[in-house]
Amino acid sequence: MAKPIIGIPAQRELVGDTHKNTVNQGEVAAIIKAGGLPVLIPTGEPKLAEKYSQLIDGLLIPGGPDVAPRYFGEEPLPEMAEADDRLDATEIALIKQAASAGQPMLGICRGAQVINIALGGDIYQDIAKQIDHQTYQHHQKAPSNQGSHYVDLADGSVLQTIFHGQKHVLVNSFHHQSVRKLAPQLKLTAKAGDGVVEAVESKDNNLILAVQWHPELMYKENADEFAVFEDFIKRVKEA
Ligand SMILES: [Mn+2]
Repeated sequence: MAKPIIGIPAQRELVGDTHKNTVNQGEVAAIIKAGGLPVLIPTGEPKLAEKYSQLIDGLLIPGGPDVAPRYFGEEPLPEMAEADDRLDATEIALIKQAASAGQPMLGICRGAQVINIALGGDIYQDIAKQIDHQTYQHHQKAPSNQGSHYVDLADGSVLQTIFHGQKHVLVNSFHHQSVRKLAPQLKLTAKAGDGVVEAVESKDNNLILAVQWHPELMYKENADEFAVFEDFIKRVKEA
């Protein structure tokens, strides 16, 4: 395979009086540096998921707004922030398509949550409200390229291999939602000391890795975080 083509779903943003499809430069630059060819997939066209799936070799689901709880059978709590139905529908269709086509996926932050929901799991709409003990500050006030809380990596996980066998890694954190019930085909491979799920992977293959933190904001200073993208491109080439 030459440069593997990595689809990244865009988000619809109103800029002035114009709706735009946008992706963050962090993911684009990291994928290019890791040897991939990122392409933007416009939002709001879930019926085209199969066509887009045929164009790409791997799928990166990036960070973004909250996920509408109706996608996992709940009504919204007051703590819910902004959600975009078109984005949810588009990403869920793309994830289902990638899963059935055996395409590797990388999830980042919201991406980890949407992948879990698309494959049959659910999330906490608001961890501070719904977890019955004090949780950490998961929306850090520290600069975004700095880690703020630790995660424990599961022995034998792909993630632990990426992080050279470390068990305890400092990561950044910008979320108020997190994975709750795991999708049947996923396993938990990192969690924070307060029990919040921080990474999931495929149980039976190496197609899916999804982290709750933002390696695309840390990789310039942290080679281990860049290795998350290198591992993704390697998985895509081997799939
Ligand atoms: Mn966190």
